[in-house]
Amino acid sequence: MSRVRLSWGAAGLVAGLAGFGVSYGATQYLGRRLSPFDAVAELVISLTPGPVSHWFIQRVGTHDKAILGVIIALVTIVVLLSAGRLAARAWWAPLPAFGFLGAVAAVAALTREDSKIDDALPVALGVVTWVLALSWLTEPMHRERAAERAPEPSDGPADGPSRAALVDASRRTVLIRAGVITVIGAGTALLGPIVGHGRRRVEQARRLLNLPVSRPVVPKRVSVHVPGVTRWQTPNSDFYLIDTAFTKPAIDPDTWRLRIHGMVEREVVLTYQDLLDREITEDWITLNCVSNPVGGDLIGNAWWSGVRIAPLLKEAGVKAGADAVLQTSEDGWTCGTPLEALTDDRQAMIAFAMNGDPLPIEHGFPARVIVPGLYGYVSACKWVVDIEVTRFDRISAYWVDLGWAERAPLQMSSRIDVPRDGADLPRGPVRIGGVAWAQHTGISRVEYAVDGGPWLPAETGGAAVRPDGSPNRDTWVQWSATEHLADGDHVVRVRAIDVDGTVQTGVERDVAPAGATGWHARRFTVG
Ligand SMILES: Nc1nc2c(c(=O)[nH]1)N[C@H]1C(S)=C(S)[C@@H](COP(=O)(O)O)O[C@H]1N2
Ligand SMILES: [Mo]
Repeated sequence: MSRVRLSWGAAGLVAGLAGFGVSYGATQYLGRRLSPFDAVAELVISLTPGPVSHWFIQRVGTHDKAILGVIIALVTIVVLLSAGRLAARAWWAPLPAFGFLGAVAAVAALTREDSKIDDALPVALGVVTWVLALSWLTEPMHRERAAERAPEPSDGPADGPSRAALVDASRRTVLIRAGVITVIGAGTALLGPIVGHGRRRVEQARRLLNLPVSRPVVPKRVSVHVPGVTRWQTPNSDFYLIDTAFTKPAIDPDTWRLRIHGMVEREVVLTYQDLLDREITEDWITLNCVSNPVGGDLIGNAWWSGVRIAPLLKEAGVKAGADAVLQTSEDGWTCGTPLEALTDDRQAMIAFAMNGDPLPIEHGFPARVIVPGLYGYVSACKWVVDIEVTRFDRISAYWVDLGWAERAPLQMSSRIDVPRDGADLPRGPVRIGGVAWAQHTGISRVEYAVDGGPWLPAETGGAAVRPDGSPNRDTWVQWSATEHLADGDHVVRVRAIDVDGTVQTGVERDVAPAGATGWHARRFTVG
């Protein structure tokens, strides 16, 4: 006999989660990027005013999406619980709650730039599952409650099942139904991705690729060999991640196309194979984010392999008057890039490999743009599908619409990695070091100052050398110094000087709208 009892709220949760399972499974089966839950998260992201999201990211860093996910999950759970409680009144009483969640999810799914009408299908399936599951699950609960309220027959239990037996039977039924509903929900959620066309498929396709690229070999003299200084090459797993995609686009390389059009003589459409068949270019390039605060770590250096953009644009035949390229990602994100940065002699490329491996899905698989010397938000479109040659006065791009600069020249910057802030160091020589960058201009020197004293020259690692013997100025450099300091508190500052002789400015400026400036400082104690 079952004494366990499912509460109305719990019934709402079981039915609701089954609804989510079914819509997630359907999303995956259809190969859509966003489940209704993800679509709502991205809607929230896109509706959040720039300053608010900027404030939020400053406080919580790259945990922003996890925190947003938890908040949406909590709100959802509250709605599901209350739907269950409402179901105690009548099967139709929770319909407004269903309608509310369904409508929010449908709006989120259908108002996206990349949305198609069948993006609403998973939402519809989820809501239908939810309504059916909740009324089926609570039907015996209504019976149980009716039995409990009915008076015990006066002539005893002889001519029918006792009230207690009725109640037990209905509780058993409820638990069995809850089990069936859970199995259906979880089963759909698990099966959808396996039999469908979603991320798992793409991951498999990615793993099977054998690209004609070379493995990175870290050049000999780039490292200063100081423990605690960031590795010169950033492994893919450590490379910072910045994008607006709550769920990353999973693009099958066989169906991927890149269209180059706009102010050109001939439109060019490339398949993934077309890319691989072209002449491949490879280089070390440091990418950083305009949102990187002074001393921040939204920067990484990788060995990129891809196809140069300049010859592609030449084949397309850029028309006079164009000064910009609007890049669009599969997920609808856009950025505007100065045309000349794509046509001059730098290694601007459509990259398909990162550190010798096919681009990770998070970093833009199957292809993304990498432009030496530009911030990511104006150049490094991940999951790129469309390149339109155009003019700045005709376009509006994602971050520029949110108040960031249309053209932001990259700020030279430098960072102290050791000592750590607040470190307690033993007596003896203090090793100081970090990285400095001015991509595509190049760093010539790094200087540091202790306790407000004079600027002193630091040692720097060498630049990587290209096959033609020229120095690669598109990456960061490492720097280091050794100091003998008295016992007590100390502060060290760093600044860089580029190959043109420009000294990194000490004027402190926030990351918005065009990149942070100022000298990085670290405080520590000796003795
Ligand atoms: N599709 C897409 N591409 C994008 C972004 C994005 O939000 N969506 N963010 C850009 C920004 S702001 C930066 S700094 C870089 C970060 O690239 P990473 O995540 O590979 O480090 O990607 C750029 N490309
Ligand atoms: Mo960025």
